[in-house]
Amino acid sequence: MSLDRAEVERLAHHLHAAERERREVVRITDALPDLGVEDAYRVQDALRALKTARGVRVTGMKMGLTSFAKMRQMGVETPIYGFLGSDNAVDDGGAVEAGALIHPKVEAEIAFVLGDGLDGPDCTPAQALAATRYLLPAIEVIDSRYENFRFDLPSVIADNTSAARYVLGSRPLPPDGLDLATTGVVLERNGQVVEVGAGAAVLGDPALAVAMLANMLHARGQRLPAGSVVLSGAATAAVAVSAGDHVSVRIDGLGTTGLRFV
Ligand code: OOG
Ligand code: MG
Repeated sequence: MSLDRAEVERLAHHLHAAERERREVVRITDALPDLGVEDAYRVQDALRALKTARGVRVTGMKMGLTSFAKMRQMGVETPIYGFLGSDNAVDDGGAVEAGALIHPKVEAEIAFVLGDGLDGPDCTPAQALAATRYLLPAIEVIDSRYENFRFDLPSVIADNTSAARYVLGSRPLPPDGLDLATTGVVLERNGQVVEVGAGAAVLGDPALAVAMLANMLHARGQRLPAGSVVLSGAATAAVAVSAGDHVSVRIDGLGTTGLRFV
């Protein structure tokens, strides 16, 4: 099945309104069981156009479901990508208004900032790392617009992979000499460790997530320009948060970042 333009626009408006009105909706595949992955990315593209039309800048890209913990948690099996907007960005140590979100969860991630552009179709982890100017610890706040975070692959792709907020550390470090696979990742909530992991949880090597993103974009006629910020995907399961929570992420060799929910 291929959706016509009007249907793609309708679904994008539907999900855009759900996000802006903080209103959970049923997953779109309940009404459209044949919705495919390519059509779902067309809905995501239309959502992106709706946001940029109201002045949101695209500030980066994210990979999702790159870890087995996340795939298991969400019951899906393939990595996906979405975009980050200026309306999603939070300053290091800053506040997120919990009341603006539906049912937020936090994830510990490694962010890559590219010095050179990356192009598929055969981009390798080594090429992704060579193109990386620096790495940063990151927290992604996800907030599915679907009831109970219940989705399947096409639904979550259309919903921009649950993107809601993100924060990056303030101390950029070049990747030289870091073994990302064995790098430890710790997620704390209110001073208590709630999840631990290692870079290898992300596809065996977080650089593979960046390479895979370049290859997935290439398949749709797009590329990662120089300067791109890429969240490589959660290294642990996601943790629910609410107003009053303080969250921090610590990544060996990269330092920490944090945010609080008010
Ligand atoms: C989809 C987004 C997953 C990640 O890092 O794996 C994601 C979701 O679980 O809602 O951002
Ligand atoms: Mg994520």
